[in-house]
Amino acid sequence: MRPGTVAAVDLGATSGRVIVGRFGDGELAMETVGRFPNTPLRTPSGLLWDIASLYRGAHDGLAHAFRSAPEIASIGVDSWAVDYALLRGNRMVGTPFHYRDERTERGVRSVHEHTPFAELYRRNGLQFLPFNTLYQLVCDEQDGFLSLADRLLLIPDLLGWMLTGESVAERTNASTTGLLNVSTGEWDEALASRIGVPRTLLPTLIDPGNEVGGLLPHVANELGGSAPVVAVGSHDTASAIVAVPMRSDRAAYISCGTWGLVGVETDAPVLTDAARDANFTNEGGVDGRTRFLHNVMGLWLLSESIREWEREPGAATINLPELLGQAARVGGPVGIFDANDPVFLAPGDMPKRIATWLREHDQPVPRTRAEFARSIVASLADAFAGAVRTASELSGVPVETIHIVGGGALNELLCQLTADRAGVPVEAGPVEATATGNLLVQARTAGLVSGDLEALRDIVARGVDVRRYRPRS
Ligand code: LFR
Repeated sequence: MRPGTVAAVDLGATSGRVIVGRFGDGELAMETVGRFPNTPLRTPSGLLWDIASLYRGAHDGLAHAFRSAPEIASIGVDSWAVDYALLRGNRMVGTPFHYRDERTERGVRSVHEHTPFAELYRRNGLQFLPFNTLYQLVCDEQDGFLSLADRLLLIPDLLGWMLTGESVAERTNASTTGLLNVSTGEWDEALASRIGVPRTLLPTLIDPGNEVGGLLPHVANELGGSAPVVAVGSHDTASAIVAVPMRSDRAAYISCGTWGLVGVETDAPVLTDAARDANFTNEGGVDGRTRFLHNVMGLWLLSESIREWEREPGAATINLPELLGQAARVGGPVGIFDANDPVFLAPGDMPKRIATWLREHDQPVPRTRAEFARSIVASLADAFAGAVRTASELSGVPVETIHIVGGGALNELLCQLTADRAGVPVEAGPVEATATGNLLVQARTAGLVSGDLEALRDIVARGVDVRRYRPRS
């Protein structure tokens, strides 16, 4: 390891952060220099991302980063997947939609009319999610917006463009659009043209580790420093999987934040009928690996419930660790609901939707917030364990350890119940997996570290105190 510094911009569904990573003495030290909220906007147009405020947060965080570490060698940006901006020349056409906006239903219907899901799966290897980019694009096409645009940029690529003026499509994130061929890793031009997306809208693909470009002069001036933007696993889940401290290939991961991404890493896509029927996805990983996984609803169920309770008249702010402590002490059986059910996808009164689901399925309905929290965590653990089992069966990867990374690694009840339900030990950590993976890929490009993903994971494993949970009978 050579000493040096890189900076990560990591945009999550509820907040963004800028993190400086210092490499040296065989270790990575991370300093969070900027943290900003990500609050979607509900407007007459629909549910939108406040992209200007996200750029402001990233920008100010990077200015802080250069003050703290003028030697920064590069900048990498990651975010959630699938969402995008349309551009014409140097102008954005409208504001990017949030994937939880409900407009995509008609996009799904339109696409499946001419291209059945089985054919899509053969071509793009993706699980069905109603918000996959291709369904969103069909809505834009039908509403007359595609013809106004000359290219589309996924969210991290959009931030990269704001910083450098360069337009590219980073490949791990492009793999979530539905328009990337799962076997070739190139744009599926025939499919794009069939759904009305001109080939010219799709930017040149680049791989993690390649340079996007230098900062625009005015940006460098505003930030008080300069460093190239380097492509990382710009899909946050791709970066998170880089930082899973797997020491053996007999392991599964759960990248648990807003979503719980549950699966295994494989060398090649798994495109069997069984994988399709189980709704497992083959997303592109860093270094050409495949992220064979399934999206489980994740901590969204809990955060959206808390948002609802805090909206009640006179409600106080809810302390999450306290609530989880109470949930851990709930005795007796709690209702278990299907955490994969799409009824939980949209924002809105989550406790009510959970109660309705449980009632309709003859399950006990929670009466207190602690019981709700317990029911959510137990249902998540159930879905996680089920998805690990399925991932293992479908891929042939035997699972002896489950790694939980991301914010969910802090949730002791969730980690323990997942171990219990799976009958497999859980290792929890690191919490900041996404930013860690982002920093590691940049560090390799800058020559601070070297080697394959296993070498990078070794650095993580040496630096993180994982918590171990043994399955209880
Ligand atoms: C996690 C994530 C998932 C993706 C979902 C929507 O943050 O990126 O991988 O399916 O958000 O983009």
